[in-house]
Amino acid sequence: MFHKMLSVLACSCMLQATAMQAQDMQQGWNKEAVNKPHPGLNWFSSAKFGLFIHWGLYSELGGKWKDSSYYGSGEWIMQRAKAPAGEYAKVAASFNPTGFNAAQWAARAKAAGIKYLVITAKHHEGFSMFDSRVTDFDIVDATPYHKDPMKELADACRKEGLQFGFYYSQFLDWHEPDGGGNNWDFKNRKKDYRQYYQSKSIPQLKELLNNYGPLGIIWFDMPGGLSEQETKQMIDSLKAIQPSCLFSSRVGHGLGDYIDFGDSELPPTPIEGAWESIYTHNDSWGYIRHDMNFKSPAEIIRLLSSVASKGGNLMLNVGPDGKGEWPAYSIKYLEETGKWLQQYGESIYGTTHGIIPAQPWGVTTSKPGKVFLHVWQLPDNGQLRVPGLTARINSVTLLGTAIALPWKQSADETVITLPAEWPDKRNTVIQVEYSGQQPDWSQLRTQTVSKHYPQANIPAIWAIYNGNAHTKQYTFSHYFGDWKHENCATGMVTPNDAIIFPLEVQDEGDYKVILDYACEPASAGQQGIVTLLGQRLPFLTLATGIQDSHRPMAFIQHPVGIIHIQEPGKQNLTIKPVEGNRQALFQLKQIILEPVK
Ligand code: FHN
Repeated sequence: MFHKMLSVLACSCMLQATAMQAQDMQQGWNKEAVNKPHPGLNWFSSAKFGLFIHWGLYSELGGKWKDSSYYGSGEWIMQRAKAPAGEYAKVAASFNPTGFNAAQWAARAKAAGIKYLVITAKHHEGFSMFDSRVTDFDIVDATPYHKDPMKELADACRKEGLQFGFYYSQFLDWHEPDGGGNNWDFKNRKKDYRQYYQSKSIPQLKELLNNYGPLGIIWFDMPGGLSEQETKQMIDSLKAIQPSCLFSSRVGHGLGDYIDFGDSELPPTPIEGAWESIYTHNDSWGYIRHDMNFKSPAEIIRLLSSVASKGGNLMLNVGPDGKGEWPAYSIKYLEETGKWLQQYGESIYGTTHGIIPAQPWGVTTSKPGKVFLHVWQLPDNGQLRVPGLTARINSVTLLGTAIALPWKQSADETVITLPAEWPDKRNTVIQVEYSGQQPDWSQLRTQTVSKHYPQANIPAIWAIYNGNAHTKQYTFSHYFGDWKHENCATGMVTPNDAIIFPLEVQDEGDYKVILDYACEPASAGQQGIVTLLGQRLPFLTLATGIQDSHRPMAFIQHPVGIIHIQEPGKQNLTIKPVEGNRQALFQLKQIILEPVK
């Protein structure tokens, strides 16, 4: 598949983050999984939409420890404040989630169109949100609540027909002297991680698998401390209890049942097999009182569609507070998402990746004989061009209605006339039913440029790479836990290291060419050139900032000139360094072509 072709070019992550998190990421829990046949993959592969819930003592703290407030990853507050384990444990005495209502949580998830729910049984803080015999540092023994919310939630989810699973941080445990991660309290100690696994992690995982009915997933996170052989042994002992329960790839050593991408990571191209993208609704996983940056319903709907268009599941996180209440915007916007799914769910559930690459108007998902066009950017002439849709078309309708749309087909595209009234500007789905042969998106290499949209954003991953030019994934964060993953073109030093974007320019006219890149001061001032149809746009690279473990990458959208397209059709846009440069030009994220109005 095309993704495999691209991934040959892709290099390993360059990590820019706080030292601790960078180290954690390097452990390589991302993207490792074997994707062997597994009974749980049947439900997982068609589910498409999961709900992640981070809930623990950190939810009671809400981003505040003593007089200090923290932003991002509220569940890391103990580590960030370097709170002594004994003192942090006292939070349990005031953790009394009387507002928790399992039936209401499950019903909300169901109404949001969620198909599976995964909740933190134990996060890195070490506190068990279930009744555990292994420790007294759990919700039943250590809090005034004295009840096991996980029992009720597991039952409520099953009543609603949702798959239920537990997140379990198997290695990091800041409460335990031998658990991973806490070096501020238990310093100068030679930690015995195996002892930790034997005395807490593995017995607790067994409790979860034995006491909460059939589980859909154990969502392991941030592995460490065990060899591959030991991890295998742990997995075997757990699988024996519930063979149909899926294990996330973050169990480590490539031994998971499906792939989990990094936090807030969406792969640039479709991926075969079972996988999941993980995003949080606002900027933190665990509740932070002062974090109000919630994704709107439109953002959730488009994110869900984008993940599905690449073949994966979206698991979206909500962080309830210490009383067990969800943030009001999470309730409201998930409800909105659910309403959208009632109308358009057919284009999400049970689909595979789209057969047409992303277009200026949106993305596609597919089922045998059907392609769903997720349209969220309308062409200003009402004509929706679908390049590469050349199979014999049987019908074109607005999904969920009997409204047929006029269409015409040529040798290499289908053009659909959109109705004057557009039902949902966030994303209206058109269903196209076809028969016969339809080329897969991997053969549709060109990227569309048209004057009927505000701009065409073309990711660098779509270029053809020459010489030493290659793509590389850069991971960095602007604040704690805010992971960004950018696939950029780099390595362009000599004119041989050119990259070429195959374009399908649909309309004549003038287009502004904008390069979106990061460039360290040492690389600034080097010369490059954009060429298209004999037109040349020379440019000098601009400095965007130093990139190191303390500074996130900074990108600039640098307009380098205007090109004129006389004749619509297939065109190649080339970017190359000129002779004499000593460094790579830049890390190019995307090119933007903007019709001049
Ligand atoms: O460190 C955790 C983080 O707190 C959160 O639980 C996320 C969710 O995917 N997992 C880890 C980092 O990737």
